[in-house]
Amino acid sequence: MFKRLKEADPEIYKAIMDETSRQNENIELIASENFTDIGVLEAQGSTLTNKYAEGYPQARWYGGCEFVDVAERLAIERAKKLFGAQHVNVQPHSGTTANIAVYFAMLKPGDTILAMDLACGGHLSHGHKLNFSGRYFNIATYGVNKDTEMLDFKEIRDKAKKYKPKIILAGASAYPRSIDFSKFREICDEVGAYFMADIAHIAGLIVAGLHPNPVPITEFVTSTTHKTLRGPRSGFIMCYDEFAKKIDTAVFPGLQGGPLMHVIAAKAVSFKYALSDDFKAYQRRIVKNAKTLAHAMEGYGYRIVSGGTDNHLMLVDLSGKNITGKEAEVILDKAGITVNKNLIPFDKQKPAVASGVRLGTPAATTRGMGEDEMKKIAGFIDKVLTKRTDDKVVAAVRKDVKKMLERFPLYNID
Ligand code: DSN
Repeated sequence: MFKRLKEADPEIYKAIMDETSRQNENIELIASENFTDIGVLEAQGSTLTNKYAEGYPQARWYGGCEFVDVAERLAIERAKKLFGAQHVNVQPHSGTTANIAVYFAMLKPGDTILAMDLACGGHLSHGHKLNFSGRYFNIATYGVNKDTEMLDFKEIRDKAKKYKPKIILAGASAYPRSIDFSKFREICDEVGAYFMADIAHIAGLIVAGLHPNPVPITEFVTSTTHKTLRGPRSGFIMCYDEFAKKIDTAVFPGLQGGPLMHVIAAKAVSFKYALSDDFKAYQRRIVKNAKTLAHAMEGYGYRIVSGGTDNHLMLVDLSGKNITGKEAEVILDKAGITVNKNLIPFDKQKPAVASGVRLGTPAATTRGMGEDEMKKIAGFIDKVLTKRTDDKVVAAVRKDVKKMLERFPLYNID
């Protein structure tokens, strides 16, 4: 596959091969990552990367766009079908740019957005003070209930009445429970706010009917394409027809120039797969695996935030285990298990240290792992965390991880 690259740039070739080996030889539990299909990689590595296509299908600022138009139209039509959307823009380069495009289309600097606090599971682009969203808009936040660690709609309603936001944003990066979008809709209607949902993490589950779909009841829905959706690293926006022009204009020429046509083609490929029954079965396995992993971790005495998971991820509270999230991330990496440190609700640690780790099952499920493997993985994690000062134990788990992965081959490319 990389014959030419190997000769032309051995250093980059080596970096790619090393990363491919790392992906092959580690158990990937980062909830926002996945392994995309070779077909998606091929589309993304295609000649479409050469083409400028500013504008939209059949309304471009460049000649020679007839074939990239085909790719973009297919991506749009497939996304519409997947989510029942009226209008889709597949040009945002990422989930963050998709979010920024909605703000740019609908808000003026200083307008108020009510969104989930990053410390309780929200996302940087939902108003973090260092992010564009937090710098240019007035951000009010809601969190989770202290006892249940779940969304508290009384708090959200009270805050909506108090701050009168122009947009109420639902969606999170580290929330293990199902989100009742209809309750957000009611609150938005009560206070006259637009409703925006960021479904980046749960898009695949929505397609499979395993999570409520906000698209029919939400003015603006944004998403990435590479998490549970298993596509290339990118984003897209869905909205009601009445906002189509505003959203399209915000993306181009508002925020971006030439769309990445090779990535749009890769999105179309992944959307085609997402329309299949096979994809739905895969999503069911992701959720089943997450429940099994959470339960197994509880069996080893770990507290799972909110007492479990409804989706593809869980937050493991390590505060009772005398280890921080940061330390856990490093030592698990040594054993070949990739996770990320994560704040837990009402965390006493700083974000760069954190009291928890976030575990997700999409990538391991893509490899074909099932409930037996989830139980084994919980055992590996517990062994490494409890015996973390014993290099021999960590090395032995590393070996066991490698052995287990031999049964779940991933990429065979060179
Ligand atoms: N950083 C991603 C995640 O890990 O959830 C979201 O952008």
